[in-house]
Amino acid sequence: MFVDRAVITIRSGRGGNGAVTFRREPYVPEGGPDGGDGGKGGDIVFVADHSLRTLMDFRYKTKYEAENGQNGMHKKKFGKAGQDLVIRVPEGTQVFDQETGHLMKDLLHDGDSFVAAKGGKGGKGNVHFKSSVRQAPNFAEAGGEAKERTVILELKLIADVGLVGFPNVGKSTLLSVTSKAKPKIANYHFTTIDPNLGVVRVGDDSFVMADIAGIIEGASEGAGMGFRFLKHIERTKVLIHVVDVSGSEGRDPIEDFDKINAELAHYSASMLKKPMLVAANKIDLIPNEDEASLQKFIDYVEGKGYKVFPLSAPINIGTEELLKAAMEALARAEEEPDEEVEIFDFEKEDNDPDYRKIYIEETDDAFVLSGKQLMKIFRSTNFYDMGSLRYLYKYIEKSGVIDQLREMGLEEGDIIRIDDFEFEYVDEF
Ligand SMILES: Nc1nc2c(ncn2[C@@H]2O[C@H](COP(=O)(O)OP(=O)(O)OP(=O)(O)O)[C@@H](O)[C@H]2O)c(=O)[nH]1
Ligand SMILES: [Mg+2]
Repeated sequence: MFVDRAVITIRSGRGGNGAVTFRREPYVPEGGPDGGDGGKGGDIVFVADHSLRTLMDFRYKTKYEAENGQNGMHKKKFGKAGQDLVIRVPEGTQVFDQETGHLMKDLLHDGDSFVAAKGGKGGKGNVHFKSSVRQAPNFAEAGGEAKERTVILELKLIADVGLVGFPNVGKSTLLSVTSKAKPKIANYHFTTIDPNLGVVRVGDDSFVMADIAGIIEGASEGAGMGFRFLKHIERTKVLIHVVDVSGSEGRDPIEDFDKINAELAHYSASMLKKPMLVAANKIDLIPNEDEASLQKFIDYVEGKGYKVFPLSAPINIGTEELLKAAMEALARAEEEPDEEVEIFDFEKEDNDPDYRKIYIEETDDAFVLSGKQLMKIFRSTNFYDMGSLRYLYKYIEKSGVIDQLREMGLEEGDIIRIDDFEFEYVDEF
């Protein structure tokens, strides 16, 4: 799990003091008390904001204070209330109290808000303390204390931009020079095993970039480590396809580009629908006499409608333009609604109460699933197409039957059978 984290101190406003004043009017020798109330101190309020993606800003500013309330004044005038301080955080931010470790609030959706530190109450002025025996109260209430606390903000990161490409082309290098992430970089294949995430700042904006293991031919069918990793970039909105254009490993960049795209397409049709920028990396290694080859690559790729950014990642050449373009592509992609998984039209069968039911039978060697809707989806599944197969898996997962199976003792490696199709259960698909 990748988490963006920030620790900040917040302080609400102190309440204003009540005033101790007396009426002074000509011809009224003994004016009564007229001290007004102090104003309430400002609250610290957190609000979830859809337009924010990371907690980057909180690394630069770590202290937040709301305004104090004003003191009360004579002639029963109230002090002004202090302004609340509204702190905007990305959707999905959790706020913890550092001292106790308690979760104060989960700010899941745009507009969710809560008061993390309440402003002090305004003190009452002496006008309130007059009584039959106390005609001239020479005291008033003090304003309520400010509340100060240290809070931890945590955000589970979802990558916005995914890096794809063959092993050793410089994906991790690109992440390392554009964010604070410190992925392992080395001159061999599959240096990266677990995905790395980094927060990339572009001007006032930022996005999260994911670096995954290199993809090789057949990845979408399980070769190398591809399959497990493609899942991580499936949810990203923009892809950066990194190609080693120097051909330093003896491969042809154009072929590399096509092969990776073929793997992505094979994994799922939605992959190639994402906006893709092409990073032509390692230009510093192109021999002088070979410069035409870079142009050939650019012409080829741009001919297919992709923009190419020549790059030398370790020395940060070309990265700025690439990141700006990624930020722009991301902003455009966010305007479009998320693509939903295809929904089947089940309305006709809705009259049949058993239609959606999935039945489980436990045999000696497998758990056997059956059911009308399940069979309909099963029969329309193309087992040679990852997208189609995944739809079936998602359907099964969503039906809740996996939980039921687990309760029945399903473990990793057990066989689940539907009709004549068997699959081995793995915890994380
Ligand atoms: N000369 C040169 N070397 C580079 C460039 N970019 C990356 N490298 C080197 O290429 C090697 C591989 O870089 P990585 O960033 O680890 O590549 P990767 O794509 O993350 O590799 P995997 O994690 O194995 O898939 C390292 O030795 C880098 O120093 C570049 O633009 N020019
Ligand atoms: Mg790597």
